[in-house]
Amino acid sequence: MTDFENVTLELRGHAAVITINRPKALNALNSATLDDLAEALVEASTFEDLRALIITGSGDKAFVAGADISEMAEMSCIEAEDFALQGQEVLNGIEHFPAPVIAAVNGFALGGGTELAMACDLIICSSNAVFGQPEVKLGVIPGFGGTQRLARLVGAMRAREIIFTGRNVSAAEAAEIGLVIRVLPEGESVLDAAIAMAGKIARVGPVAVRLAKRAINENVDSALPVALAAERTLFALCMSTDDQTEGMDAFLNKRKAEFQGR
Ligand code: DAK
Repeated sequence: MTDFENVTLELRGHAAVITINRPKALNALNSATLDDLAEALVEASTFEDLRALIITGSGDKAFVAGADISEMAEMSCIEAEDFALQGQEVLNGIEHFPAPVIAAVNGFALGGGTELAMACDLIICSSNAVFGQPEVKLGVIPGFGGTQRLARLVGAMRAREIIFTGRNVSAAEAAEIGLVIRVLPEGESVLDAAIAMAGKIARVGPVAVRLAKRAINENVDSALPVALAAERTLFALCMSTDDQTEGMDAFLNKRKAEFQGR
């Protein structure tokens, strides 16, 4: 386990778990926490044979209650742009982290909290999770990618309605509109569920999973012919791996594959 000031990083089996740990502010993201998160991501990426990364918040009340309002309130225009850039870079680092990233959302995920979750590959949440982009209530707009990622995930018109009103989105609605893939029944641990999901990912071909993530995340905004060309190249790259030889041989010989991740 590595303890940063406001973030912890630990290994649970094949999965790394990053926990935002700033309970006095409901895990709100200030610049120091974003710095910690950036460092934790770099350290996690060095773990050998890592199959998934999980991001969660400490306690059961909040995942992340947003960017830190008391810090933002004092910012000049230029400082605000730097802060937005810092947040966007950390979230881009999550989007392009080599292994799949699962957001285990345990409570409030407002503003920067929804934005952090949306940068992850998969979002699962507790039944008391609350999403939303309430920035307009503070006289600003989302600054960590919310106007873009929410529109891409749930559609532009629905994103407009959520962002223009700043209203809360319940866990049930989040599932209905495709913002999360699973809501845990009350009382079930979202972290345990994320670890179980990471376990399922750990059983399949590790190189294939990483290349599938790249195929999706690096090309989702490209024109279809460009994206399909990228998919072909990454598919061809799979054919040079030991994992492909092992996976296909195991199938043909009716045995369980033992992937080495190379
Ligand atoms: N920032 C700072 N402190 C926060 C916080 C936040 N986002 N959220 C909660 N806290 C603090 C509260 O101030 C309180 O501190 P104390 O008073 O105890 O010192 C403590 O956490 C507990 O919160 P509450 O007492 O309010 O707890 P409740 O259960 O009554 O309410 C709540 C929970 C989550 C509904 C409420 O705390 C709340 O509404 N929080 C703010 C949620 C919010 O508006 N989030 C969006 C923040 S804006 C940009 C870059 C980034 C962004 C925008 C632009 N650029 C640079 C262009 C992103 C903006 C945002 O994320």
